[in-house]
Amino acid sequence: MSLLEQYVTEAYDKPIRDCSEQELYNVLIELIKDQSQEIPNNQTKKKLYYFSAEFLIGKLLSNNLLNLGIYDQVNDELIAQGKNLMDIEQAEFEPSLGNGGLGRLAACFVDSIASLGINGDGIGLNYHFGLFKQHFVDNQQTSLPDPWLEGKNWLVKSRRRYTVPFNKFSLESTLYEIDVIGYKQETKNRLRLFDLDSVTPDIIEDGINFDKTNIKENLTLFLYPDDSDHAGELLRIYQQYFMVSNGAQLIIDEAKDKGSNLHDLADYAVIQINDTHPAFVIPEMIRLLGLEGIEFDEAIQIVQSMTAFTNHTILAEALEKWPLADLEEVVPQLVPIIKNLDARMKAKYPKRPDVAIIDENKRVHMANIAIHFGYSVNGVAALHTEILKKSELKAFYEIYPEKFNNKTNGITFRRWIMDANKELADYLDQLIGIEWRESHNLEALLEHKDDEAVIEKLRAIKFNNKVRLNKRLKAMQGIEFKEESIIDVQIKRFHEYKRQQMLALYVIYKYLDIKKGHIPATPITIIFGGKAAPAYTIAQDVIHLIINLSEIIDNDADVNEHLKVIMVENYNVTSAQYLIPAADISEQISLASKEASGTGNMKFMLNGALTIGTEDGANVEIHELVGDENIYIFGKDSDEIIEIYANDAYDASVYYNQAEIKPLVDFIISDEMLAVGNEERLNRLFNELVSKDYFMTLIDLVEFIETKEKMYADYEDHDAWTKKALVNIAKAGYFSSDRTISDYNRDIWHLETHHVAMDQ
Ligand code: GL2
Repeated sequence: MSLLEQYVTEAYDKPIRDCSEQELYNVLIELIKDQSQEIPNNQTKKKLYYFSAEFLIGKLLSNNLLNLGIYDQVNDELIAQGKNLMDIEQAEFEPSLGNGGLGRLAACFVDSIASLGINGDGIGLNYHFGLFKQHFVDNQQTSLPDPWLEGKNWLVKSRRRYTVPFNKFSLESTLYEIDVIGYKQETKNRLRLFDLDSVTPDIIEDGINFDKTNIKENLTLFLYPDDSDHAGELLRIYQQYFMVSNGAQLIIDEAKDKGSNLHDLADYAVIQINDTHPAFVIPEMIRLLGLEGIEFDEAIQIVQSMTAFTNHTILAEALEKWPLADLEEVVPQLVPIIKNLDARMKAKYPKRPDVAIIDENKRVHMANIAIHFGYSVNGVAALHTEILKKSELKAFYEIYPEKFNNKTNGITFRRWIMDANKELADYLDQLIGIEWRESHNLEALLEHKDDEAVIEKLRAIKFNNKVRLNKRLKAMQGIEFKEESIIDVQIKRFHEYKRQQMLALYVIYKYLDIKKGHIPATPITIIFGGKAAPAYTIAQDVIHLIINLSEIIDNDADVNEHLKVIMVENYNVTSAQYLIPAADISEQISLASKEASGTGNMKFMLNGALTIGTEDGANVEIHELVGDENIYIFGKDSDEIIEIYANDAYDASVYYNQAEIKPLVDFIISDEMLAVGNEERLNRLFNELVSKDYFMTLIDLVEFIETKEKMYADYEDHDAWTKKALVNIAKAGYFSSDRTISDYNRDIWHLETHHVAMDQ
């Protein structure tokens, strides 16, 4: 009897073929958990603690089977019994423990850290309802709780509990752990998510609203609760402190268990702070070391020598600044420490208010704590790090040039090709051998660039992935597209800087153009997916516009044979795994200088989509790798945009009044649109675009339309197009997160590895 049969018999006393998908899921999760229990935790002396508010891990069933090295064996056995893993995985709820790229990056990183045999755990919170579940009503986004904890999940309750002191009460935490099994590794790591037993869904009123003051019952309900009012702001601080205090206590305990006297803590632990949310770990660790009898000056030194910081954005909104008064209210024990750190920096840099920790409005700058009192600061793509050094963090770069370094983001190939695009992965095995599965080097594919059979096969795989996507969209939303169409995709959080509204204006252009009788040679399917923050009104207006467009086009017999627009509901990691392998075109059209890196861009490239993009974030590096002829670059570059901002030189109305642009923007408030849409939302969006347009949608619009037209025309030469796709796949190796993590380890963490570092 196979292992799977044994588990199935024990649980349900019937053969595999008679089990439901749900039953097989229940069995497989137990089987995998038991297998991973057998794998010892990585026990090397020094350990990385990756602190992050988000870990957007996606479903784990396939990924864990893959990393355990038993995927094929289990899948073959299931197929022989008339079952398959893809259907079974439908039973798994996807944890929505993240918002976007930052959270997904953290998930790719924990996978790569484990797969390189590096000792490193993720530290975060166990949000019961994640970010939120997006649901469309009346062509608008609504937000619902996302109950991912229902049913069997991967969490294992630990015996560790800590007490976290707040001003008016203390809270005792519960720790849940998810094993992170590295790819064919002998040891494993863990994702460690702190929680509170007293948190309850009972306090949720409607949608995702709840009593924000009831901390004991709400602390880990949602990721990023609305912080537009005072109670919400305080709740964010409660969450952040709860995460870091637990994490810091855990670090101290684990180091002591290994024999640390805490004076040597930096020999046992290194902390990576993922964006500013966990930056309170610095004063908290200093405080805890004080309680352990370590002098203040020494505690600062210890913490400084073991803490590194990653910046993920230049948008001011994400560089957190908490009012000191809020900290007094929530965590008064941190206030004297933060004031002391601030006083030291003011004494050292008396003429530099721009590097102060506490500003003249008594706000605490979280990034500034992390930069002064950490030993490394990194950006997430070459251009982003340069912008940090030249402008956003210039003052700090002048003081601490040695702390700054770049770590271009990456993606785990285990999930983003081996799992998401099995047919392509298997074909690559045949073509170039299986070494790429460990090295992630796909350059050997270039030798096949002129091989017609290869080009044809790549196109066939793309088509099969379109069919797979179509089935899913039909099942999820009752939507179908033409499988022979060109698939053009923009999937990411909704934000004005990402300029989904620019692609929506292109849709309007195309719609009007088809109405004029210009029929595209190949039908076009444009797919959007992503959530807008519930407090971000304009981003929701853009979603509304897109859904309206899709309705107008679907109902227009002149156009619907040639153009389709789809807005994917509740876009998440699982839907990305269907969308990306099916895409021909990857939309990476942010306003230059604003997208720190992007990681979707890398996933599309790896799966053979061609990028249309601005010279922004990691697009710059993709461009360098594939060359001008294999990418479609348009628009103003970051230097030009930064200059325009500096001179306040953008005037939306000037662009709006151009003959090519005006009809497109006017369509937003046309009778046709108002007949299906909400007047208030559409008017607001229209006014925003013509009078403010802070993220300069219109500045690149004409060039964007021209570039898209060129791209669609180029698509008609299928062989030439697929050759370009091949080059993209072949050059994607650089964007493996194993390379990124090797770089972090080489330059920042200096931990033992059980894997030969990749040479790139
Ligand atoms: C982000 C950046 O916007 C994105 O460009 C980057 O790829 C990721 C990961 O480094 O980080 N910053 C941020 O706050 N979010 C991101 O996705 N949410």
